[in-house]
Amino acid sequence: MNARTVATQAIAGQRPGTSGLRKKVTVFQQAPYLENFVQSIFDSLEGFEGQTLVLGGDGRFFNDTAIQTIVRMAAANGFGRVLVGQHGILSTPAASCVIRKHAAFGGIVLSASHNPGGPDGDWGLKYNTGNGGPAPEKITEAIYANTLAITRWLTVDASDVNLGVIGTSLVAGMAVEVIDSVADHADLLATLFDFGRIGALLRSGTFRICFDAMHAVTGPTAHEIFIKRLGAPAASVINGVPLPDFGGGHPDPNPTYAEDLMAVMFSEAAPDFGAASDGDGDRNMIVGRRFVVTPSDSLAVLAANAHLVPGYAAGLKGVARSMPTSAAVDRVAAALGVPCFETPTGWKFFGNLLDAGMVTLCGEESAGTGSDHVREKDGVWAVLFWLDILAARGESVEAIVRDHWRRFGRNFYSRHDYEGVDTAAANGLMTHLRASLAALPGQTENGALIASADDFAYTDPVDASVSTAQGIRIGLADGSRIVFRLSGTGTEGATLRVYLERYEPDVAQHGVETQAALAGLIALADTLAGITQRTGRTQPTVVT
Ligand code: VG1
Ligand code: CO
Repeated sequence: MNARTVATQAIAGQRPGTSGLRKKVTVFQQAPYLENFVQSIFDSLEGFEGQTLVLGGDGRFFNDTAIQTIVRMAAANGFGRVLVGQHGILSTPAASCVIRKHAAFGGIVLSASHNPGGPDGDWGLKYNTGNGGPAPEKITEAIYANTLAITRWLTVDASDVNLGVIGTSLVAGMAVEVIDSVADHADLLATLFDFGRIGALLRSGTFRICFDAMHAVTGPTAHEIFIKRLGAPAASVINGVPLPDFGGGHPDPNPTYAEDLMAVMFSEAAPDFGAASDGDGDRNMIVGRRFVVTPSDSLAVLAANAHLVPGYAAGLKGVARSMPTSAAVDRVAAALGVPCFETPTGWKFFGNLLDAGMVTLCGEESAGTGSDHVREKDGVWAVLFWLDILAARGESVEAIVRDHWRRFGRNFYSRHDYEGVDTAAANGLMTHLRASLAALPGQTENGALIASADDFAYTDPVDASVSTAQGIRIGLADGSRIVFRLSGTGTEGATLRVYLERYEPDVAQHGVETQAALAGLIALADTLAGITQRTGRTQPTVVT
């Protein structure tokens, strides 16, 4: 192998966010933007000589070009083998699964997840470690430091690998294995759920599903599992072919962007169960007939019903949720007598808890749920979990959720996103909030007594690492909460996220419309943060 050294200069702004580095495609296309970042990843790692790297992504525009670049750089840097998904496709949970199953040193996932793709869209990549999970902050910060000090990157002169054909070839002496994109992941999922019971339900003719792959990475997974292995009718999967621009859509599974699924599930002839997943297949949206399940409720329902599912019948070791996620799952954990951990936003914070065997299920309000089967959130896993519960209980999605509320009470919950806000205005809003924290407890605003106010800091219970400034929390005397944070995944201006939560034990109140139930908190959020005054926005861009 003859590595070639290419001189380069540091590029500002390559700090990984909540989930890797995300920028416009046009930014990554300007060499050496990608090369600098990938070399900075390799330079932050030790001991990968001769080891395996897993490589794949969500099929978005520019992935094919980037894969060839990264393969050559991996060879030049001394990796012994690269496993690439066929056509460059590996969903985020599949990549996690492949890293673990094949004992790889780590992996690179090419995706900007739920952000739109195409020549004018977004692109991104993240590094996952040998446990299959996103690199912890210690590594992402080391990568960032390297991007500021970089002087060269390494490559080899070799022709492109044919990503269309499964098999092994050599790139400057390094083995490149093109592998089936879904087989390992599908095999793993088959060990967790009762495929016999789910298959019987899907073939019964009396129970119909609609899975919307949003022209993103879960199309092939959904075909393999729902149609091929479980025998559901072919029409059960819509938008199932991955497209480089996701068909012009926004592959974010929520009621605003999953329009096709919402139209089906709210129609007269709606199927019994609907679901969608995002660009890279780690998020999930669950919909019953004319009934949307919030991600926070979904996590709580999965935890409360896990004993019905073979892979989890032995019981949960514990659960974890990101701080802004509703406390619905906390009530389930208390009833089960297992610990519940509250982490900062981003799946990288669950890794230590999962590795240490302290938790079995994890979830985020942003439509991410997963378990210790991999080290990422897993969209199709969540769908199978729901289907297994539905098969076991024989009730509708809505009936199961309403029964859950009856038992545990309802955590009314909503997230308001203000996208593309002026960065200075968003930073000013957060600075103002931070400055007001000390004085807020004990004050009454809009008739609500504020009990607590802080900026969330997290000490990892396994390695004691500390993460500060993870979101402003305002707690009211009645137990309600408002959380403010700025997104770490956007690529344009700033995105302000406002998370609103109110607990309602009274069953008679559970039918109230969510935004109406939270109206007082929504007004209070504006009073406290000055959203309208500072951002000029009177309405959020997206309400979930
Ligand atoms: C968002 C979500 C967060 C999620 C992250 C990555 O981050 O809020 O819960 O882990 O996206 O998800 P932020 O910083 O924009 O709020 V994905 O599906 O983009 O890998
Ligand atoms: Co995602």
